[in-house]
Amino acid sequence: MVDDSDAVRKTIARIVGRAGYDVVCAGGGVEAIAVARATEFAAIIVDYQMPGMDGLQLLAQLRRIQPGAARLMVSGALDLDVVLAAVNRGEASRVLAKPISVGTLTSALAQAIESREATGRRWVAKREGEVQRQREGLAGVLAGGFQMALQPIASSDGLRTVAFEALLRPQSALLGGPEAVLAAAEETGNINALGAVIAGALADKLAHLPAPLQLFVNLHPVELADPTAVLEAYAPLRPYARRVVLEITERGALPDTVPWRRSIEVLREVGFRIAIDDLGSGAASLAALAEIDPDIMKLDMSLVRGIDVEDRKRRLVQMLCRFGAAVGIQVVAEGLETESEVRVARSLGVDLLQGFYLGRPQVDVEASLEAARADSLPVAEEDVPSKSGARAKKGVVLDLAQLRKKRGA
Ligand code: G
Ligand code: MN
Repeated sequence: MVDDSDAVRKTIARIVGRAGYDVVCAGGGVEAIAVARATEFAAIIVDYQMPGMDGLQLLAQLRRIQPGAARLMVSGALDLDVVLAAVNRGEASRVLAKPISVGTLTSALAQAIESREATGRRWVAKREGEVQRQREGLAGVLAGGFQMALQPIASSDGLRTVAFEALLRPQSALLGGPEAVLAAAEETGNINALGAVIAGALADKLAHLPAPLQLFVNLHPVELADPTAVLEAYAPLRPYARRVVLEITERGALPDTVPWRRSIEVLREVGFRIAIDDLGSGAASLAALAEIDPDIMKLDMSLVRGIDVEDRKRRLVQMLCRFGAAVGIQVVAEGLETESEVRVARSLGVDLLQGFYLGRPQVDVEASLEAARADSLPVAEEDVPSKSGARAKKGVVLDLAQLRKKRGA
């Protein structure tokens, strides 16, 4: 109960107290905010006319501090228009015009609290159902209910497939796509478990992926929270570490309390290379580029799409390629969808190319390899000044027949 008048405060406190509620009083906005930070309330009653912070300003702040509390405003008849507008904006749930009768006050309070509680219960029930759905869906995925699709990454020089990015394709009726799986894993604290299961599945894929083909694997930043745990989770990939690039998306800066630098260090020590994923998307900042000092940077498709028609994007990509060349970071352009985007990307000095134009993600390794072998991409070579000058270096040539023999297929 917040009111600058001692008399009003006392009266209202007495009425509310008699109705069976515990009351805490405050004489003004600053005091009220301090109290609200420390204690949870079912309802807050605020006077509109107060010196300093008025009742509306106070309610706007209390709404953030105590989102679960019912907010009632007491106002004189003259202020009613202003205050009702605040109700419409959702700052107060109820306005009581002075003078207030005992009956009006107690019944308004009871109603406001009850409706907040009903909303709260509905919200909690919905939330619990949602988490349950996430738990069940994730359990299915962790038990093997997923596939890993491979999307080709081609060299800019020879336009040969030199690598694949592994992309999660969940098989779950409860979780729609990879983002839903990640959200469920985040929500239930299973990011490390998910990483480990994926690493296991990818070790099987790598066994069928002939060297020197490389595999790009997406890591969740939370996995970097524990250097020992991340090494353990990715242990199945260690025999192939030299051919594995771990992609890191920032997704909100990693707090400095987390030893993520050490995690990257230990992963590097055992031979993995590190890429910054989605650079330019807002999820990965230039600061990450400086802090992580990656082996590879992957330019987000928001930077890449339309590179052939948007001069500013072209210049940005060119600048990043120059930076990459200067400090020894390879540049991958993601999301290339047209021949002309590919042509411009190559002319700007992008090292590696990825996108639907070069190939879609495919679950079947053999199909991916088959596609990788089809090295006749319809790009006009003569338009493209090769970066190293050496045109069409011999890329990875795959012998499928031999591969099948090796696998006993
Ligand atoms: O965040 P990350 O870059 O890892 O995401 C890769 C996603 O982008 C995958 O889901 C993949 O299917 C999608 N993708 C790959 N190439 C293209 C492309 O050329 N165009 C579009 N629109 N999406 C793509
Ligand atoms: Mn990625």
